Amino acid sequence: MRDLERRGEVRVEGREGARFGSAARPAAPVGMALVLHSGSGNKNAFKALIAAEYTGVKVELTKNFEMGISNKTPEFLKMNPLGKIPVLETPEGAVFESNAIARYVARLKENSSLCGSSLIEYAHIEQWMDFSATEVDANIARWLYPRLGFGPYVPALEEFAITSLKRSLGALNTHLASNTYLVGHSVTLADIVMTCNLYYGFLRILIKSFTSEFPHVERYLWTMVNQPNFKKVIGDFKQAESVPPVQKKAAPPKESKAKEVKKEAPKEAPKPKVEASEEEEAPKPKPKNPLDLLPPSKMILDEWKRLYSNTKTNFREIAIKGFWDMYDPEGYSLWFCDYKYNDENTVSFVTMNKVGGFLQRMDLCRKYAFGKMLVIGSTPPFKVKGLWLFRGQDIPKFVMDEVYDMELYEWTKVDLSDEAQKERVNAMIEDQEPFEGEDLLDAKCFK
Ligand SMILES: N[C@@H](CCC(=O)N[C@@H](CS)C(=O)NCC(=O)O)C(=O)O
Repeated sequence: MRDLERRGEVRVEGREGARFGSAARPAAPVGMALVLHSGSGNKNAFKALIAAEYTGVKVELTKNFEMGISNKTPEFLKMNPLGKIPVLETPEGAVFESNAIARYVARLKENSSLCGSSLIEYAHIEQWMDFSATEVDANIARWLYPRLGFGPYVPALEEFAITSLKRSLGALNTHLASNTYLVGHSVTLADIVMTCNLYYGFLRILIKSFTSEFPHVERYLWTMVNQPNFKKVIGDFKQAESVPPVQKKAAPPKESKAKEVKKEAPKEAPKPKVEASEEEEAPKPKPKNPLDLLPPSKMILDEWKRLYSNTKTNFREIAIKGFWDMYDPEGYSLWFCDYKYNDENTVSFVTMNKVGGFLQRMDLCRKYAFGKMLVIGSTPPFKVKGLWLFRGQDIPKFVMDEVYDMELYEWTKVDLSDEAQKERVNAMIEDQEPFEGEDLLDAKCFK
């Protein structure tokens, strides 16, 4: 059997020998390109395209691919029953799963250095390809996709994904401290797969403050993407500058008042359909928040917020004293909150982002609340504790119902007859450091 003679030849010339068992090479007219079904810019498709650059096999992206349409046609589903991309059409049939496709393209060239040259090298290449898929890519996806709205966002699961990713990147970093490539002394399929997965992570979510813990991984990624065969496919890109914010969930549909009224008044003749829909579309008066129906309070929340914001010096004497002068224990209540899962706060910026997200979600009660949230400690795991002032004597029900973070905290009403608790309120309003004997990593205010 001879090697492919020119870029683009993928015809059968004989049997491949020991490396891949007795697999025969596929038949294809000389010069004919294999068709890769995918949109451009798909990191899974990049694997085959980069392998093709190394082997000289001709692979072309299908024309006019439309995600969600082209990959859901009956013809496409015959090639991949999941309707996922990429899919490679070969003269012998279709192949799905991007690693399998990249292997196929690499193996089209006899003795391709991408595939290794000894049994142990083949095993190590497979080892790193599997590691890349299951320990790196899967954890990036578990972190990123819920944030983009592809699946439920569960803070505890995010923490777990990040911890697992750090563990994997730590192991990869150690390996790369003394190896330029994952296996042997040149680029293999393992590097192609790992680089495509890391590239996507760096592009979307792995910001510099996260990756700087893994300097050999950083060096590896930037070296690999600048290899000409990678660069031709991936092009230039910049590392993400922020972790994507969690997409707001769509509000669950609520039963309309109109429907309730109809249920309670069965005797009334049903209205014609057109009228009912007009009725639903008519603007309804906004229901009053129950907190607006409370007896008026002498404490004007905005005045307190202004005093807090404008006090730059002598905070104790001016702001804290002013707070207690204004405070109306009948119209408002104070609450301590304590995060229940502090053990999971192992990554500083993730912990800070988590608190930031909580404050964003509290936006719905800005008229009725003031809060301080402290991230405590100089080494992980960080503690998250807070102080909240709410209108009324209870934590407002609409906040408990609508802000899921609320149940991640233990809530304790401040006992104003206890001087120690009052002093703790002061310390939290003031961001006093050390707080309960520890440094503050961050202090955020909700006002
Ligand atoms: N393990 C697969 C993953 C393929 C995959 O998830 N493809 C996504 C785009 S990157 C897709 O086609 N999704 C469409 C769908 O889920 O219907 C591979 O490596 O090829």
